[in-house]
Formats: sequence, C-alpha cells, structure tokens
Amino acid sequence: LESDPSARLSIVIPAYNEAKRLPATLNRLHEYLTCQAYDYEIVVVSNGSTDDTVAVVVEAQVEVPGLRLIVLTERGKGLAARTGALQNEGGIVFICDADLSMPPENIQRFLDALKFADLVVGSREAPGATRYSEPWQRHVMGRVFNRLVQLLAVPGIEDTQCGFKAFRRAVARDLFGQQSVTGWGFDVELLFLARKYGYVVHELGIDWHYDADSRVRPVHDTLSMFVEIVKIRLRDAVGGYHNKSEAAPAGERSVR
Ligand SMILES: Nc1nc2c(ncn2[C@@H]2O[C@H](COP(=O)(O)OP(=O)(O)OP(=O)(O)O)[C@@H](O)[C@H]2O)c(=O)[nH]1
Ligand SMILES: [Mg+2]
Repeated sequence: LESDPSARLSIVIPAYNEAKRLPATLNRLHEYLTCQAYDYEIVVVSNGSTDDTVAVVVEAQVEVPGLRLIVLTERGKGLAARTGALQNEGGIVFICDADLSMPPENIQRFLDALKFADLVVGSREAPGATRYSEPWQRHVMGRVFNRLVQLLAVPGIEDTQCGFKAFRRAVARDLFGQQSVTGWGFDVELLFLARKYGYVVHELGIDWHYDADSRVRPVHDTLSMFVEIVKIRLRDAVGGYHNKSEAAPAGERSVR
C-alpha cells in the first residue's frame, strides 16, 4: 500500500443507532490512521438511525479529516455495507463494525494478507484469534449458528459474521455489486460469491473484545438471516448471479 500513492484505505462503518459508541471508535481510528504512511477515509453509513448518530458524525468531522457520512432511510446492515463499499475512493475497502471490537492495530495484518488474498475476513475462530470476555453461552450459540451457515452456504468458513473484512477495490466492486440481500445475511452472500468465482479468501484470526451492547435482535435477526440464505441459494439455482468483473482472482493472476 505504501508503495502506491494512489492507494487509499476506505474504512466503511455501517451504523445503526451508534451515537454512543461512534465517538470513541472514530477517535481511536483517527489516532491510529494518522500515524500510518497511507492515505485513508472513513465512511459512516447510517440507515434508519433514530438517535443522534448523524449529529455525532457531523460533529466528529471537525476533528477527523477524511470522515464522510452517508445517510439512508431503509434499515439493514447489508444495505449500509453495500452502499459504503460501492461509494468510496479507496484502493482497499475495509468494512468495520461501529463498536470497534477489534483493536485498530490489527488493520495492518489485513493489509498484509491482501498481498496474497482477494479478500481477508476477520475471524474469531481462525488460528491466532483471541476472544476477550465473551460469555461461554454466547460462544456456543455462535458455533451452532455457524455450523448451520456452513451446511447451507459456505462450508469451511468458520466465522462468516465477524464485522471486519477487507477487499481489494475491484473485488469489492464485483462482490458488493452483485449483493442482493440487505440484512445480516450479506456476509454469507459475499463469501458464497467469492467461493463461486474462485477468489482467494483468507480467514485472519483477530483479537476480539466482546461488547454486550448489540444491534442484533436474537430471534428475529437469526430467522431473517436464514430466510436470506435460502434466497441466496434460490437465486443461485436459477442462475441469478453473473460474474461481470475484470478482477482476476489472485489464484489466476500470473504476476502478483
Ligand atoms: N447502517 C446500519 N448498520 C447496522 C444495522 N444493523 C446493525 N448495524 C451495524 O452493524 C454492526 C454490528 O452490530 P453489533 O451491535 O456490533 O453486533 P453484535 O451483536 O455486537 O455482533 P458481533 O459484534 O458480531 O458480536 C454495528 O456497526 C451496527 O451499527 C442497520 O440496520 N443499518
Ligand atoms: Mg459487535
């Protein structure tokens, strides 16, 4: 990244009612990123927020250069992520949860892994991952959930839902450009498509700090996510996905 002056890191933060958590997240990111050699921007995408999320971002724009805000009306983390991933100037797109449950120092590891992978997905299960202060019941629930997701859509991916994922620009354009679901199932769709098109996916074990505050409605969101996964499989079965991209998967690139 340092060797290419046109390369910029675009951090996309989907934010739903994050007025409380965002200020600290934006400050920590800003502190970390201003010390890096590369250029960056932070794109917060709020949709349907009913708290002061928008005002908090506008206020932070005074202190944080390169902070942009996109406001949508319809809800859905997938919709927010897609919008941010397609509307940015970055050579690398990094999706980042508003709670910043991963220390920003981990970002460099994603950038390093992108030298050989097309997309790097943060994982709480891959080698090198550490979970801090997560209740064991929650961990178990997550594992059961993941087994089902693997069975239905993406065998072998041990953590589809982690909120930290990095993409080379062309890969982001391709995958998010075809994303059809707008809720929590969007990660599964991106990974399903990445597999289908032969992109090199790297699961990167991260330091992850459990945050009890959550935007997830356990029953409602789990069910609607499985509905989304069924939609993905049906769409694929009727030939609804077309790879129009010019991005050659890393596995097929002759020169790295
Ligand atoms: N823009 C937008 N963001 C959303 C929506 N729903 C959730 N998010 C964002 O999705 C991210 C993840 O939400 P969290 O509350 O951290 O989820 P969690 O329960 O902690 O899940 P884990 O961090 O994976 O344990 C946050 O940045 C939320 O603001 C939505 O409808 N719109
Ligand atoms: Mg979280």
